[in-house]
Amino acid sequence: MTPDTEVLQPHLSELKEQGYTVFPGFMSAQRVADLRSLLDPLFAAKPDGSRPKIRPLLGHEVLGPACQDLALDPTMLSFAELAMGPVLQLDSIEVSGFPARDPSRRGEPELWHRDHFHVAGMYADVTPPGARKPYTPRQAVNCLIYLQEMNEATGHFLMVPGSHLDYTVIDPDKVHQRHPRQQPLTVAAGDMVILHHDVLHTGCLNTSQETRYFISNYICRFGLPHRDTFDLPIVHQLMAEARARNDRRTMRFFGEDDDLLRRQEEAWARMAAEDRHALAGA
Ligand SMILES: O=C(O)CCC(=O)C(=O)O
Ligand SMILES: [Fe+2]
Repeated sequence: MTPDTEVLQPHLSELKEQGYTVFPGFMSAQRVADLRSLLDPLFAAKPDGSRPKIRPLLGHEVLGPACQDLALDPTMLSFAELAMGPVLQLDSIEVSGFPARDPSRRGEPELWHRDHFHVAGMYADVTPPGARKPYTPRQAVNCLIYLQEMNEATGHFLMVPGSHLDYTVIDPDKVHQRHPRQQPLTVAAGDMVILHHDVLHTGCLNTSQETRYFISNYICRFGLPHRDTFDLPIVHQLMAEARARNDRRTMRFFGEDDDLLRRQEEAWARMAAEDRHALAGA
């Protein structure tokens, strides 16, 4: 079912203003529990690195079939198309599992960052302090589904609201420290957080007894480089089905669209003609 634009519009306004939006109750409690019981033994077997992850999720023999619907979830895709246009492609779908850390480190930011394809910090050195831009073309949205509540123990999810529209940068020696503009998000198990690619954010260290999980479906603009390979049996299957029903959206999501540039060029030509027409005295 295609989600209602009316339902998605308030989320779009929030993304524009704050750089993020939350979809409460995106995943059912039962599915969260089922996924956690699939993930626990897989992550227990991983070496205790700083951020164990499984990627590409669609290539995993157990998790691929269990999660393939999430890659093409209609709410995610319809929202991402509102934010970026019908030009979506998968960068990467993965699951991360943060192991428990020493409780003395509770509240410590994991790592302040902007996500892939970010540009907000690029000209920070030549922009006047406090300069703001009204709009940053969206290159990507990070759709994060959390498989537990985010609290003191599991680690709050912290944002710098509005930082997708300014040039705030965080010095490398401050990326593990509190930020004066930080705001914790209220996130329950099964909630989805969608981030603008240019917004500053971080999780906090997990000091609970359990692994802290999230699934990330990172959706970028068609044509950008992508971390996941699309040469996977599940993707081949999805593409065969998509070709059979001429589902351009799905084919484009996995990197196939020979007609997009021509359609965009037509749209640009129309806009340029409108601009010439709008010129005073023309
Ligand atoms: O630790 C978190 O929950 C944040 C995850 C995140 O920012 C990312 O995967 O890009
Ligand atoms: Fe991130």
